[in-house]
Amino acid sequence: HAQKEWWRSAVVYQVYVRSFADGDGDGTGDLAGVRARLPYLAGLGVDALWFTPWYLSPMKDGGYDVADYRAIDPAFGTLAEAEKLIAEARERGIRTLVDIVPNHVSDQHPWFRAALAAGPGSPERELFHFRPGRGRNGELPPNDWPSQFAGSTEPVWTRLPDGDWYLHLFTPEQPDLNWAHPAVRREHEDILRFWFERGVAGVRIDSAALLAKDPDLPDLAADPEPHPFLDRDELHDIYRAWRRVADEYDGVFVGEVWLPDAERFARYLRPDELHTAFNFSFLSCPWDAGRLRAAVDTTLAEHAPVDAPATWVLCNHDVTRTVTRYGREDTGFDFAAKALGIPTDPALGTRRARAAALLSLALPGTVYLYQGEELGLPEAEIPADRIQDPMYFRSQGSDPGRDGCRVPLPWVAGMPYAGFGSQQEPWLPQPVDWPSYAVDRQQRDPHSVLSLYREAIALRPLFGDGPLTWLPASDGVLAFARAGGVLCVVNLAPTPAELPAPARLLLSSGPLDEAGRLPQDTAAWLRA
Ligand code: TEU
Repeated sequence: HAQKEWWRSAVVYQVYVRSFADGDGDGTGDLAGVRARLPYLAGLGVDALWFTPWYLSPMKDGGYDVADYRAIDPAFGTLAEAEKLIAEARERGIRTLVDIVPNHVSDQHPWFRAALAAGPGSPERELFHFRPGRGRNGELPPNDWPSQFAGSTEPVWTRLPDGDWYLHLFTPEQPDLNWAHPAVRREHEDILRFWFERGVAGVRIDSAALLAKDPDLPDLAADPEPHPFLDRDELHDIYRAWRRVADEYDGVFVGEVWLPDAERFARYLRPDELHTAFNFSFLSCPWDAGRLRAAVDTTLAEHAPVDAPATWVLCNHDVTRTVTRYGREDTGFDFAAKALGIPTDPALGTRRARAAALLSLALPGTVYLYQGEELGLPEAEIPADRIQDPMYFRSQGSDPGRDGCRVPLPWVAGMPYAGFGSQQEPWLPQPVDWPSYAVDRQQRDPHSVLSLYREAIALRPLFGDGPLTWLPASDGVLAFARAGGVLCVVNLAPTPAELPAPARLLLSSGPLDEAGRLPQDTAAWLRA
């Protein structure tokens, strides 16, 4: 690549604004909090920040229900503050990504309010998916599509007093837009311009494979081809138009494209479509050397022909935190298992999470890091009467939802609410042991998870941009080299692993044994 494209090897830090840092002391994280912590983020060494939706929102789904894509929610700050934040971050060499939610809007969005007021058959309703119901009196939903919230068996249709039903793949407060309508496309291209004009370097596209729907809205057949609402061909035309906008600003896309089929996934990664998309393969991969190696190989193979960098994700605001997941016997990504309260061993989970950090930061491509992952935070248990995530309510309480990974961060051990904010209790309760994970403590401890992340991010450029070569290793050991002459070894086997002889140790996720060998669930970086 003639000119270095920063996004091909970046470390992107996901800021869940509501829970990052509370600048005004009202219990909710905000832009003032982020601005005050920019030195921390610069010190961590991340290249970019991805902000989860910070727009005006009734917060029925943590801001993924947007009422105005061009305004900052007053709980977070103002547009002027967002502009300042983007500029201040850039001065520190940190780029900004915003999170665009194109599949649906909030039911408080002016378009949806106008559609409700205008009534059945109106042009205002054409911006959404309104339909009469089935059954003799229209009392049955127009089709049988399943909710996109894990654990939910509720219909994706809600009936209005005027008889019409409207489609919402997520909550009833998130009506789906009709992407066959030209005004919807125009509006979103304008929204992209609005944020690129304000200096953002990229955009995360929420639920990117869901926007286009079969205009007939047919029932969901077994193995439908094409699928009525997932991964439809129309999407590629939409993203090609988006790419033309992004190219005017050198902007970058990362699509949230959840697709089981690698070949179909890769079709979004084109020079005239998305630059990158999240690769979630680690989220469902057990802590097993063979399976991890296969996940890496599959990911690299699917990216090779399309000239898009791979991305690596250990955790985000929708899944169980890494430490808790890896502390379990079955380390797979499974909301139901979480609901059943499968036991987890925090010490084991932390050891593996540290090793996984060195593994993912050594791989070619972009790494996404979710706030608190660098502190080794575990999933928190939220008392039922404090849960806010709609997933919990939509599943009738059978799934605890995603609040356990969204708890406000601990900054200062000795302060009220672990220094998240000063006056009011945080919007989600922090576990009693939260101060032990606080940033100030970890900064003073050279063996903390935070120190490991900081050192690893600083050393990561040594791996260079070159490809990965697997090295021969015994059972249960992953070993690879990168063109820069740096090696990564991860031992998942119960027996300690010998490190390659002439190599010099750069960093390890835990102590070596007395014989200088790599113990189980430990990773090391070495200079060849
Ligand atoms: O998630 C999209 C998505 O596919 C969800 O089904 C997600 O995987 C869910 O948590 C598991 O059932 C995005 C956002 O990341 C999520 O926070 C939002 O709730 C969702 O879109 C709706 O906007």
